[in-house]
Amino acid sequence: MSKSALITGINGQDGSYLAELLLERGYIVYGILKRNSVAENQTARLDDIYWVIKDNLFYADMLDMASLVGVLQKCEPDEIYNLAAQSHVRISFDQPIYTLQTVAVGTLNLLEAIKLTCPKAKMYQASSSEMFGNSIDDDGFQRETTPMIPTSPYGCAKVYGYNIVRNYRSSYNLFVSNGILFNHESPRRGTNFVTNKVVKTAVEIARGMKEELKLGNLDAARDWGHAKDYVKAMWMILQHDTPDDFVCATGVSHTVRDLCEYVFSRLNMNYNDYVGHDMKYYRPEELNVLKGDSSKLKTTLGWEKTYTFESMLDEMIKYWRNKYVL
Ligand code: NAP
Ligand code: F7E
Repeated sequence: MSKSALITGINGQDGSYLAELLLERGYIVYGILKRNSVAENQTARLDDIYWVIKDNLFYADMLDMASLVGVLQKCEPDEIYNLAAQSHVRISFDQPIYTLQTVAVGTLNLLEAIKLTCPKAKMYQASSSEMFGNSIDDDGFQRETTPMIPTSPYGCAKVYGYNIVRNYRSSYNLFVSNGILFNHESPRRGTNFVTNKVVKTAVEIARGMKEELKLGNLDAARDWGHAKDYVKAMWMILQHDTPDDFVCATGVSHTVRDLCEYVFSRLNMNYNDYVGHDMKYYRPEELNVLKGDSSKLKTTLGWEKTYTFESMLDEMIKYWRNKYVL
């Protein structure tokens, strides 16, 4: 019999890739959508699979536990992937309470709904490297044992989600696991995250559609992987025989300046001629460096990345060049 999975945040970057991966593996895939006033564009990232899953999409909201209970009762899923969140770190400073509600209270709502309706289901929690903040082990990496000292309302809320998952695992014997994922990108990344903002704007400048790119902290360093590799890790984490917590990262870190240098040079431009500063893109407290150690995920579950920083950016550049063919 086919396995079934429910994805919260199915129309987000990761939700859409995960839905495709699970369908390829023979799953029946269900998803929740939060109600927006304009429905048309909401499922754009699901275009390739929309005809397969359209009847399995339900309106629900992480803030409305009754809606989560209702969906779980309808689907009775074997696996649940909790990807829904207000996921933008800079915006979490502008909307701290809403961020806390979706990320922290939303996760608790889902755990309670699972405990009440389907305690045998397995749940994956989308935890984040943002939970570490500026805490770094002596060898320069962050891993499962690194202390968590978050530097944003988003990071603080994700620490709550991470801990409440561990607490429900111990208290109620639920199969609930955390994936602590470092930054991961793709052509489906929101264009207000730095990778897709840089790639999209650089292609627009190359096409003569824009003249400059305004950014915040160019010295911040991130460990950037590809979302397709990371949704595979999510699935692997739930196939493990016991619930556990795993870091997923490439182990290679680049600065935002490196990112600009690479993208502009691929388009035969020098980033120094086009990139300017705007303080509005800085965060009140900066997280300077992220670099993850995925040894546990690799040795326990056999996960490996298939994209490099460069091949991921090349795919994103190609996507935007094709979109802007003049
Ligand atoms: P994303 O593209 O921003 O997607 C977030 C999803 O959550 C969207 O489908 C969004 O729906 C939905 N959502 C937001 N608020 C909701 C609510 N109150 N109720 C129900 N759904 C709601 O994020 P992503 O990049 O795919 O990331 C997936 C998850 O992994 C998130 O939890 C994120 O925090 C976490 N994470 C991401 C990264 C990364 O680098 N991408 C790294 C670590 C952890 P609408 O689009 O309709 O608003
Ligand atoms: O910023 C710097 C910014 O917004 C990356 C989310 O998926 O990953 C993501 O959070 C870096 C930061 O991602 C701009 O200061 C410079 O240092 O792309 P970002 P993020 O904040 O790292 C974590 C792991 C998550 O869990 C989150 O959900 O780039 N930066 N100039 C800029 N960032 C943005 N957005 N825009 C700029 O103009």
